[in-house]
Amino acid sequence: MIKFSDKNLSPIYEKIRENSRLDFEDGLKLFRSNDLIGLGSLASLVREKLHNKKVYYVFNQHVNYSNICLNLCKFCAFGKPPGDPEAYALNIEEIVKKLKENPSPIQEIHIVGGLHPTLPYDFYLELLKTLKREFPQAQLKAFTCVEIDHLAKISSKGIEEVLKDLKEAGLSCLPGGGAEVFSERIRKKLCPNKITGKRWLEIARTAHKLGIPTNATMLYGHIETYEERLEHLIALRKLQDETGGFLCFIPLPFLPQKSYLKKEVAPTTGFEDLKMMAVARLMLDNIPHLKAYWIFLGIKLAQVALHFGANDLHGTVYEEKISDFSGGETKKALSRKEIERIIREAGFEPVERDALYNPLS
Ligand code: V47
Repeated sequence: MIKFSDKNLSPIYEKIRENSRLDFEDGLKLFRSNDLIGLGSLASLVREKLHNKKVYYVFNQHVNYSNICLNLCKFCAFGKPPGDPEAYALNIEEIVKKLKENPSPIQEIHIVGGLHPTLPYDFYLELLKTLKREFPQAQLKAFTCVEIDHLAKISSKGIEEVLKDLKEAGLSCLPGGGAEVFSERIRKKLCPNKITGKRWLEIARTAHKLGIPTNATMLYGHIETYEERLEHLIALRKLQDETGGFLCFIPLPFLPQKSYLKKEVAPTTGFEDLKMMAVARLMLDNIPHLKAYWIFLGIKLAQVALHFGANDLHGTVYEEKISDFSGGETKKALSRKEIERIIREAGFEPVERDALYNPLS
């Protein structure tokens, strides 16, 4: 029995016990509740049913191949216009060299970049082929749905053909970025040049149908409403009912410090981050994994988030540029020993996984 200080949570508890799906109105009650412990208890019930005491992580490294970007979204401090003093683009040799600096064999290479105006289509295929050759044990989690759309444009191919080419070159799955908030209102204000939410979902659907699993994110804590967050979550849940192709959902707290929005938007609070995590676990009843992305949340809050529905701590990570450019202050690498300690001290059991959530022995 859970004792709630917010009585609105009791009927939701009954629904969860009966395995009934929560609707939009339930979601609003959850977001409007300040009974954080109640929310965490509900999310933990669901989390336990799905994963028991297991918390996953992967030995991984990020590659942000270029920050030059055509979209220049208002929330993003990573993307730079061509010619900007901070703009960079790594060539394949430099990327391989960086990855080889990591002393241990990498299980997952997480590859994300800006929409570069002149890099040719072949660069992306060659990059995957080379990494697969140089790091045969690694799985390549590469290119968000937004980059896939860009590759379709520069190659004059359809998204299905692009995804097939990438798969043949060594792609395992897609990271979840670029989803932001699907609302047209938000996209018009914050990222008018970015693909629509509808297009993002169409690309994810196509990937799933080709047997390429993907992740999904939501960028929260800027100008969006609770209603818009819920519409986003419910759109993901609907697509998951259709395809089953989402592996993991990652709520990304907006880091305003270096963005155009720094004067208008304050960073999220720990309270809101934990509430967001719990609501995501409760609404997304069909997406198996929920990630506490410690690079954005900070290590301490990510650990606490394990008691608010999260069952995945992402990975060890070795260099990550989006947070660097955005003013994130969390250090950029954890050892296996450190990540396992964080998990164990929170009362869970660490499971090292591959990019597709298969446990490694
Ligand atoms: O789509 C950009 C976000 C995303 C900021 O799939 C910002 O496992 C906060 O895709 N503050 C890219 N967020 C990151 C991404 C990702 C991250 C972790 C795990 C996975 C996964 C994928 O970063 C973008 C955008 O929503 N972003 N700027 C900012 N200032």
